[in-house]
Amino acid sequence: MAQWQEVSEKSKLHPKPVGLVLQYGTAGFRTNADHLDHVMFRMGLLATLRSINTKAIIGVMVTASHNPEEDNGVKLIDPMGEMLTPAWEVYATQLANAEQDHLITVLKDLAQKESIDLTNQEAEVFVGRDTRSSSARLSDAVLDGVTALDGRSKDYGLVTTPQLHYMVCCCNTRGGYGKASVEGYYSKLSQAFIQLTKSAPNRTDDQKCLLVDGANGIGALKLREMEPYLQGALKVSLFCDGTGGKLNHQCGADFVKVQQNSPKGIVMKAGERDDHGRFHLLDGDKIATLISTFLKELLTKAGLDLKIAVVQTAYANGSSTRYLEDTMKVIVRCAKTGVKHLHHVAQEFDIGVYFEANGHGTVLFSKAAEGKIQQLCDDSDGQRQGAATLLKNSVDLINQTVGDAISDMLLIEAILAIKGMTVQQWDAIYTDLPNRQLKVKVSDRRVIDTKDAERKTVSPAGLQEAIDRLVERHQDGRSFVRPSGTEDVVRVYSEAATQESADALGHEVSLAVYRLAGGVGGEPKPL
Ligand code: 16G
Repeated sequence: MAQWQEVSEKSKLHPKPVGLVLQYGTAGFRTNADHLDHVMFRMGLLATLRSINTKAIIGVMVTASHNPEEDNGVKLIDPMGEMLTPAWEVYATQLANAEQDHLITVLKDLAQKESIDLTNQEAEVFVGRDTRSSSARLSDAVLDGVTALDGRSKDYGLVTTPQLHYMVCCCNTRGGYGKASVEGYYSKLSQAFIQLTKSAPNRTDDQKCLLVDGANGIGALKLREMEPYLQGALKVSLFCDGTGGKLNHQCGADFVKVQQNSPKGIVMKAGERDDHGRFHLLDGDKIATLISTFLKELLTKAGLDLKIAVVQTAYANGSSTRYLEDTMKVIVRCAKTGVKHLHHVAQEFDIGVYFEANGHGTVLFSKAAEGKIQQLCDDSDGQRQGAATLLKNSVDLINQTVGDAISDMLLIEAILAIKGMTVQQWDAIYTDLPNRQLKVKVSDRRVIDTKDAERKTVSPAGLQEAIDRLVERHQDGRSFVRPSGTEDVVRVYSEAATQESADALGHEVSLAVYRLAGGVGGEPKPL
């Protein structure tokens, strides 16, 4: 077919370095930007095939999120704004790794397996990119791939990843989810935020101010663009806004989490939010607790019988799980690490609040739940209607397609304002159990196999029994191990009643991994 000829010709302009092998991992392909041109072209091809296959618009986002500036990456977005389905992740890996003269064979195989007929088929792909210096040329390579298969494309240019997810969902729902433009996104979220905070009339000017770390990236740019839409309901002081510093360098979510310190450049004054000027990290578990408590209270006030659940991973602090189950009486589920796993579990409930401890997450509402909330807003009056309206505005403020830092930030601000709660009071809802995360190098981390949402190991033989014995010796002890999906290490997590105990347990379990799972280098040393 003429198209294959065209693809073959164009692919020569995006040659694959011989022997390079990459994998579509938890968050797409990610590596040094110099090695990605062929991957981008091929993901343009793949997105076009996926668009024909689903008869819907598919998104391609060029970004390496929190990685250093030198890296880049690419993720595909499925029709409803969710992440690419796992079966197609396998195709993505095959396509990225096909040597130059094999490319057409791999493409034809894929088309045959998925019964994709290229004749007279419409395809449309949305493309977006972050502010990395390599992103413009790499997104051009994606567009080249789409054109090679006669697909149509729309280049959204500089957008955040969640914004592109939103655009894809808006278009495929024919506007049902909102207007597919950045203005549409800003208006939808801002209006919802303004409506929500109207029910907190006592909000002081001080409470309207927020210092935000833009990590010198796309988020900074977009938040600045969004500010006028908020009409003074939130006053943002933007730090690391990209005018001086380097992307993710001494700032950004990873830096803050690993260093347990504020980003460089933000000067924290005592009383601004923390009485003592100390740094506190309110993590994904605290966020999930705040949001689920708020929504549950509103459901009760609205008299709505909807099933709400919180989805966590094994990394969730034991105190948060206990608080949610015992005090809040909400259903808690555990999923494997990686937001797409949590997303799928959350879809099983009327309202699924899902967050990883590292802060990735969002809230999902079933169509039925949204319908019932809307109906109450229209029909009832008084207190029930008030609660339903707050629920409706929350639905509009939340980006349900994917975890979205801007949307999450606004929701948290709105909840704190409505509940009249300080950050300190939020932090004090429960106290984290002391914990430790360690890494162990082994010759092949795939020898570790897990079950029960990564909370137990099934191989190598004897490892789980060893962990069980060690955990028993520590009060409130808990520990699990899993192979990392992004680094060549085995991760060890431990928690216990005291920091000494958590550290000791972490070390003991690391030794068990080292001995039973083929550790390399020196034995792990006590902390
Ligand atoms: C990726 C995932 C994140 C997960 C992390 C685990 C996405 C968008 N990101 O960053 O959810 O927590 O990997 O890394 O899915 P690990 O497997 O190395 O522990």
